[in-house]
Amino acid sequence: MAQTYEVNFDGLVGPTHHYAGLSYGNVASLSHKNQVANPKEAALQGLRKMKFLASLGLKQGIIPPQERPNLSALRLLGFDGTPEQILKKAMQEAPEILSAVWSSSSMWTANAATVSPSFDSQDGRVHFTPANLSCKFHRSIEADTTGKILKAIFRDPSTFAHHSPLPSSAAFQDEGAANHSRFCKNYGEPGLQFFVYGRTAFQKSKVEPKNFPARQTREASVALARLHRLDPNRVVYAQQNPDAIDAGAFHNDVVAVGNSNVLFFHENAFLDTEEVIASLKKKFHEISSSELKIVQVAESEVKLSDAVKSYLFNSQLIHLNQTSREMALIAPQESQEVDAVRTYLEKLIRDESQPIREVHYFDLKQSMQNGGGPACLRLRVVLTEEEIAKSNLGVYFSDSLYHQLCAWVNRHYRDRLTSQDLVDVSLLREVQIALDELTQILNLGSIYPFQLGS
Ligand code: SUG
Repeated sequence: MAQTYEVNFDGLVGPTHHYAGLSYGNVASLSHKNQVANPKEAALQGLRKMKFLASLGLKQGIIPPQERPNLSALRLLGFDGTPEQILKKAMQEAPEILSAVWSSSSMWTANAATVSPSFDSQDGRVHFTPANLSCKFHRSIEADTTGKILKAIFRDPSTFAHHSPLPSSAAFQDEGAANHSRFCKNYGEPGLQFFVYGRTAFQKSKVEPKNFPARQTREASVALARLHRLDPNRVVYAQQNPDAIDAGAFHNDVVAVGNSNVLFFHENAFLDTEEVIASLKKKFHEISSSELKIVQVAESEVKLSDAVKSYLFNSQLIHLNQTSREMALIAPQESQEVDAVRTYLEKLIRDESQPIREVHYFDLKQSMQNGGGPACLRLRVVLTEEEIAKSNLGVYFSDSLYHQLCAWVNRHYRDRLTSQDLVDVSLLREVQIALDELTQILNLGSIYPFQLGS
């Protein structure tokens, strides 16, 4: 069997990270609107998490931030003139649009794309579809550059298949891997792909959330499975519980996380839970002749509201090291701070009927205050040794890259940013200088509009 890894590609937080309250339905984003952000600390917090995972012997990669502000989006909306004039007009006439085009939201790479490993695709290639993120304007402007970055990392067309984002329409809203998991006995064997959606588009869903938007459609999930050439017998679809969306679980990864042969989730995460679990277990057994382990957390142990507040299920569920079957949770510090959640986790790791043995808490407050926990910050890509060798090695983590990136962040990032700063054209220039240097550090060539003259 080819040596195979699940590589975590973390989004490096961009130099324009700020709190704009752009994501209706994401409780943290709305409640931290206009708070002062610290982009430097945000990026360093993310890098520390990557360093820890790499220190366990897990493979870690990096996805660079996008160029912001996205001036072409402003031009499309009728703002014209020099960059200074465009920023000034947008600030006067539409400050919320100005904030959106400066957003550093591409850092949440769980939303960058849906990825299917070569073991699952009928043509034996690794498939990537950048998410159109069409539910939110500030996120919808990520898809194009995301595609370019993924192509710059995974270059060889006989090994990697890159699809265009799904049509940008309400019918095909797609939020990427945040609503997608893959279960397998070993990474290097065929797996079961699990797609979770919030609503159906063409036939109205039986139930839908009442307060907050469902960001992913079933039609989008089905199209992804088709594009990625998945065997329909190795796919399960499930609808998110509308109550979970209304409680603030705008992506399924706020209430569920899977790894290998384990699903860890809140009992109110899905609609028709019993059927969903039965179908996952049955198909998993057919594929792997082994058992899918279910770690279901009851409302009586952790309330849905506490799950959303603590982001417990937005932990990364990882193997303790490259060879172990036992697992650890990389949890946000907020999970330690909510009493019921901390107590639950203390009990969980003593329960030997399930494989989660350790919990490591991380301070990711800068990202968390915008609704992005440990799992939001990473895109998982299952790759064989050979596929890794065919990808761009410049983006893989090492101690020396860690030090280089920390120095780069310290050199270029501000430690204070508010919406008032977004009219400042010198910030635009700072970002371009920083990103130009970053593409050299990561050996990515030209990927940004300012480098491509577009
Ligand atoms: O899309 N927040 C992101 C958080 C994404 C979290 N990702 C996952 N769950 N996988 C979002 O809502 C807030 C930006 C602001 O308000 O400034 C934001 O976009």
